[in-house]
Amino acid sequence: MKNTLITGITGQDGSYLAELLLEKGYNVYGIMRRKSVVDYGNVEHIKDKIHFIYADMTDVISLISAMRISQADEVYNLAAQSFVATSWEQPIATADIDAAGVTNMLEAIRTVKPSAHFYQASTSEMFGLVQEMPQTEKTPFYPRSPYGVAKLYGHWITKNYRESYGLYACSGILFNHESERRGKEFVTRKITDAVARIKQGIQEYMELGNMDSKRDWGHSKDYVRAMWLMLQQETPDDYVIATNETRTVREFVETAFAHVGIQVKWQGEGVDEVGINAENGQVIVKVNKKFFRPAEVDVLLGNPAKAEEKLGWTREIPFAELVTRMVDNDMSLVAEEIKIANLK
Ligand code: NAP
Ligand code: G4F
Repeated sequence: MKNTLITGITGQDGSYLAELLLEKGYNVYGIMRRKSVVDYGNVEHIKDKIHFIYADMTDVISLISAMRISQADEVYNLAAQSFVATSWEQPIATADIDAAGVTNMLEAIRTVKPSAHFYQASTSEMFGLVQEMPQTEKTPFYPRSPYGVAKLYGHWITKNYRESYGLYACSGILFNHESERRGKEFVTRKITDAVARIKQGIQEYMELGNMDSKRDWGHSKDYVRAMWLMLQQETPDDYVIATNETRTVREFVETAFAHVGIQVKWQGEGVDEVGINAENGQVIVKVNKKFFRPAEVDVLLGNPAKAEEKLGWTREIPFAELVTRMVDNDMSLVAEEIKIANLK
C-alpha cells in the first residue's frame, strides 16, 4: 500500500484527489491548518478515512514532521492562497504560501524522503498577458497578479529541485477547473449560486465584474486524474491540462440561466452592461466596477496535446455538463436552505 500526502486536502481539488487515491488503495495523509472551529472543508464526508496532520505551508518544521509521519511515496502540493483577487490585498501572505511554501515542501521531501514523487499545482495564471494562442508548455510566461507571480516562483523552484537534486518533481499547469465544490468567491460558483437563488425567488440580481474575460473551464474531477497520472511516469515532466475551448464570463452566465429556463438579454456596455430576463424584463445581472481587477488576464486557452499523448489523459466532463452539474447542485442546496428557513 502506497502512502500519499496531500497539502490543501480540504480544498476543491484536494477533496477529489483524496477520493481518487482512496479508491486506488492509497493510505491518505492530509495536512490541515489549525482553526478556532475545526473545519474539514470538502473532505468532511470522508474524514474518517484520512489521516490528518496539522501543518502550514509557511512552517517548514511542520512539513518535515508531516513527511516523517506520513513517509509519503507521493506528495501532492495543492495548498495555496488560490483566489487571484485576494492576492492584491494579501501579496505577502500569498508569496509566503504560494512561493516560499513550495520550497518548504521540497526541502521537507529532500530532508526526509528524497525518493518521493512530487506534484506542484502550477497554473495558467502564469501565462497572464498571453504571448501566444493557444498556450502550451513552451509558451513564455507573463503573470499579471501577485498570485501569478508567486505561482511562477513555485513552478521554477520545482523545476530547479528536479534539475539540482534529481527529485522526481512535476508541475501541472492547470487551466481553470471548477465543480460543485468550488469556493463561492470564484466566478463560476458565484454565478451558479446566484442563478439558483434568483430562480427560487430569494435574490433579485447578481453583481459581476469583467464580463468579457475568457477562460478555459474544465471539471476538477478530470483534472485530479491528470495529477495522479503525472506521478506514475518513468521520468518527471511538466504538462498543460486544459480543454482547448474558451468562453467569456457572459457565456457562462447565459448557459447557467438557460439550464433553469431563463433567457438573458444584454443591454449596455462595460460598467453599464446589464442582463435582463427576456420573459419579464427584470434586471438579473449588473456589472459592478468593484469586481474588476487592477490587472486582468483577458483570455486563457490551453492545448493539452502533450498530456493526451504522453499521459493518455482525456477530459470526460464537457463544458455544458460542468455548468449543469454546478447549477443542479446549487438548486438543491438553495431549496434545502429555503426549506430549513421556512421550518423555523
Ligand atoms: P482551494 O479550494 O482554494 O484550496 C486551497 C487549499 O489550500 C485549502 O485546503 C486551504 O486550506 C489550503 N491552504 C491555504 N493556505 C494554506 C497554508 N498556509 N497552509 C496549508 N494549507 C493552506 O483551491 P483549489 O481550487 O482546490 O486549487 C488547488 C491548487 O491548485 C491551488 O494551489 C491552486 O492555486 C491551484 N490551481 C487551481 C486551479 C483551479 O482552477 N481550481 C487552476 C490552477 C491551479 P483551508 O481549508 O485551511 O483554507
Ligand atoms: O473565477 P475567477 O476568480 O478565477 P481566476 O482569476 O481565473 O483564477 C482561477 O483560475 C486560475 C487558473 O487560471 C487558478 F490558478 C486560480 O487559483 C483560480 O482558481 O475569475 C475568472 C474571471 C476573471 O477574469 C475575473 O475578472 O472572471 C472574472 N470575473 C468577472 N466578475 C469575476 C467576477 N471573478 C470573480 N471571482 N468574481 C466576479 O464577480
